[in-house]
Amino acid sequence: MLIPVLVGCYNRFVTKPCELRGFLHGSEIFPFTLEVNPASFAAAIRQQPMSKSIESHLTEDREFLPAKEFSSKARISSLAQYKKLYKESIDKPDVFWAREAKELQWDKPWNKVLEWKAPFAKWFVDGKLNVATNCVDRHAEGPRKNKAAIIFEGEPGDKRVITYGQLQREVCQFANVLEKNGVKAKDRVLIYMPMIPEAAVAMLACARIGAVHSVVFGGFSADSIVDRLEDSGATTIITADGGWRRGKVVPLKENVDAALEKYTAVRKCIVFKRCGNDVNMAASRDTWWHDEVAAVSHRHKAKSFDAEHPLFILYTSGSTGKPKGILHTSGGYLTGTYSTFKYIFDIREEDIYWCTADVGWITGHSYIVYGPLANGATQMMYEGAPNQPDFGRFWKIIEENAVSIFYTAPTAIRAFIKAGDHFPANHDLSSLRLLGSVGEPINPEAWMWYHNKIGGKRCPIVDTWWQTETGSIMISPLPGCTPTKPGTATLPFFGVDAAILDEAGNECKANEGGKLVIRKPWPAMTRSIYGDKARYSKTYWSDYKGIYTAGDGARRDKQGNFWIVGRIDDVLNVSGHRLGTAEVESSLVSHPAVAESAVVGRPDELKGQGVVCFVTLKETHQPSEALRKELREHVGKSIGAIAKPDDIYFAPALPKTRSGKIMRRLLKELVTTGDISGNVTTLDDVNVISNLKASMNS
Ligand code: 7RM
Repeated sequence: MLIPVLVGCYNRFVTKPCELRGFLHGSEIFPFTLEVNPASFAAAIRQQPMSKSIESHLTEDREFLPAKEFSSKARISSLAQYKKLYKESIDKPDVFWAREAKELQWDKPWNKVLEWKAPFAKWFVDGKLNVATNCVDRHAEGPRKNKAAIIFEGEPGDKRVITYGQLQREVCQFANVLEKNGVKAKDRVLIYMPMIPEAAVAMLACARIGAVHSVVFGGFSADSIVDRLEDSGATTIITADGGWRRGKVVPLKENVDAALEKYTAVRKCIVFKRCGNDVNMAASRDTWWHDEVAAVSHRHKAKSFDAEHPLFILYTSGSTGKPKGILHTSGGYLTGTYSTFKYIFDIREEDIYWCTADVGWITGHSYIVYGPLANGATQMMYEGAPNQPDFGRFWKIIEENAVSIFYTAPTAIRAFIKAGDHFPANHDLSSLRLLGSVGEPINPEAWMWYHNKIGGKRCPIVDTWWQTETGSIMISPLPGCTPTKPGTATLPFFGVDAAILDEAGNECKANEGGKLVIRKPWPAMTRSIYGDKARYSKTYWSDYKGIYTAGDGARRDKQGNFWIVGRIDDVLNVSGHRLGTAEVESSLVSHPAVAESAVVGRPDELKGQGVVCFVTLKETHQPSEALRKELREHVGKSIGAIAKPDDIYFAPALPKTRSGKIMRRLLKELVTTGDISGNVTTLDDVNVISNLKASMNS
């Protein structure tokens, strides 16, 4: 009879039955001695209602305001100005988005800004435009003709600068090549290229003729190509002989050949010669890029397409089942990426912008190709790995090219922290004025390192939250006005009605964790999963009526800042307490020995789930029993006993997707069953698994 009462008021501090030493009444503890039967104790714990919201125990007090010097020149220079525009964008989205869209070139104006039949949106109804001429010709035919669009550096060190004028000629030429080969509007074209300017040229040439590109990341295998060909029904492929990665040639054409043995509907494969490695060229089907462009004009008359004309399909790995083809269309997507790029990177004519993502990811689509080019920006593009020849490569590129805006991912930042501070310290990074982060929650310690060691304490950091499905950045500081705190993506962008809801659909109170949702449509939102409207509706729009569910857990602090606490599927449930993964991981990363960590739940008879941590140490530290104990105490102190790790494993590397996100699903399976049988096709490096298993036995 007594036990449930004790559990109810005491369970937060109990990790084992033998730790029951009394019960709490008010603020006093009444000690007692009682034989506790572990089985009935466990049963009582299980009966406990699970806490409805995701709890939060870490607080962050460090706050950084943009320097006056930065604010005074910024487009949005005060929080009051942000709030005013934000209010307009929410109250009168038509007014706000029409004004943004008008900065682009429309061949026919729209009749209606938005037609919304949830969950299907049409933006800029009846408007017509050409996405490629907006990104290229309109600059090439004005004062930006000789402005650099792309400053390219290959991994071996080769360099090229491509002006807007040259880019126009190349895109036009390749558009002619595609048309000559029978590619028509709405045909799907698969692009499987290294990170070279021709990848952007191929995408823009598709856009120019209204063909739908489907870019497959160059690190994916032949099987992934087959899946994407089958789902999209593409009949044309654009690839290269190879690409450079860590001093080796990635055999792109060979992978395409293997894929085309299984999928036979491809009529045409155009191959760019990048590495000069030997490749097989199938007669009539395969031709060289240089031969193709030599035979056509560099002039091409662009047609206008409907604002809702499909622009591209980009596949994201669903956690189960076949990849989802996220479909984006033209007018809304371009408006969204154009506007977010302009305000969030506060782009200026003289900036040299560099986003380190691959064009194979949404970040590469929106913030290498469409957003920056629609703004007429100059950008750096780098083909290879960050550690080729060593971890100084990025910093050398920034120094040599005077990069002023740098946009990268937490996973890269943590790899740099692991490698050591001497790499950035050896370079002059004073050209930088703004930093960005995307892809995962950035752990506060990684944020501080980025701020201090890369930004020289002077650059604002824009931590940008968004998804393949959202198309454009949704939550982010505006660098000239938003106070930033390490670990929060801060406030919603204009027109983004973001909120946090509990299971019943009510808005959570301050600091109460729940599901991150978007309550109003926005221009760059995905229009559907290609060929599967039912899956689109079910995946994103079925939790709450007419509301988009992102799949992330989050909380809002008192100032309204959004803190992403991790994917909903990864939330831990410890003795009825729901904990996001981000806080426990950030607590571990805040210890001076730790570079990176991943936290997962393992079924536990007493607590529901136990907390299991995988930790990668900095190069300067070694695993030891003492360190393990220290880390356990460290988490206990910074978060509370509830989050104290049950097990800590030192892992040389964590399992990640090819875009660098930690795959907790695999770790969860590993700690639950002792093995991994689930789908590992999205895993970047399969060797990580055997190393992890070894680390669990040591
Ligand atoms: C752009 C991109 C989307 C998922 C998203 C989050 C996570 C992305 C942040 C972030 C915390 C961020 N598209 N995510 N950015 N979490 N803070 N700034 O990554 O489709 O590949 O992934 O990535 O879980 O839902 S994506």
